[in-house]
Amino acid sequence: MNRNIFLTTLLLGAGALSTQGALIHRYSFNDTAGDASGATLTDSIGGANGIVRGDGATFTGSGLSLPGGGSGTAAYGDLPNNLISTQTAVTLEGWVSVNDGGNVWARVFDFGSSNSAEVIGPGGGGVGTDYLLLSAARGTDYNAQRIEVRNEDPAGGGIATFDSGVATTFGQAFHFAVAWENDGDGTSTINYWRDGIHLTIDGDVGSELGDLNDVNNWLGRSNWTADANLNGTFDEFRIYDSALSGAEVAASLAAGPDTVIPEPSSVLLSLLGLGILMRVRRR
Ligand SMILES: [Ca+2]
Ligand SMILES: [Ca+2]
Ligand SMILES: [Ca+2]
Ligand SMILES: [Ca+2]
Repeated sequence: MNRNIFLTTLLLGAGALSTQGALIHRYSFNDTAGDASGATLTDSIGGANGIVRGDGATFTGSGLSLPGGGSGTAAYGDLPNNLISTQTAVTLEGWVSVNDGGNVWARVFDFGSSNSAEVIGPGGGGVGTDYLLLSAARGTDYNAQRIEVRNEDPAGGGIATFDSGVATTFGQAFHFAVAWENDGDGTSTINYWRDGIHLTIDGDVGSELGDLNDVNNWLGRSNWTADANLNGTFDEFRIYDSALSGAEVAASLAAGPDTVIPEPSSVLLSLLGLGILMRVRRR
């Protein structure tokens, strides 16, 4: 191929692919092992640091371990407000292990509001009003899970529920990816994978990301105050500004929690740099 055509093709390719989504928040929890009470949860990409609230959390050296227990006292991860309502598409991805059962309706994550309000610290809240949640259990059944979008802050926006049933082995990490994409007509679409298995396929939601009052963006805690907190360990949690495809989820799962796959545009830009270098060297 003529080198100029080659370079033009690369530029056009990079331009086209740059519209694909980016990883915008990354929490790896690789802090020194020990007490994590009150600790900062560092966002190494977006600077949207969170904080550990409540009692009993520890860092393992590679993860954040939460003890489980009632939401009035137990530890959870509190991420900043408005992380996903400001987007038109997101994927929430991570690796987590459930360490023990018993905690009724424990959440992997729950982004929304409780009694239509922000809750800071353990306790308070009440009814989950707006939210996107992924539960680790349905009730106390850890071989059953739920994704739910509720848009009742303000009231009247409706609810969408997507149940799945995957056997959970306590202490063994699993991978999750929940992709939520606005359809552009006030509704949206949800896809969900656990360990690469596509469990929710183009689920219909009657609201969109901008409808979400995401002021309680929690790891391991529910916007329903009566639900218990998760007894589990987060190795990694990520937010992308796009709905990942099945292929992208599979690639990320294969790369693992410690490795971020380069975006296509940056790969192409590297190739472009190589192309220019080759061109210069041939002179
Ligand atoms: Ca709402
Ligand atoms: Ca739709
Ligand atoms: Ca908040
Ligand atoms: Ca980690």
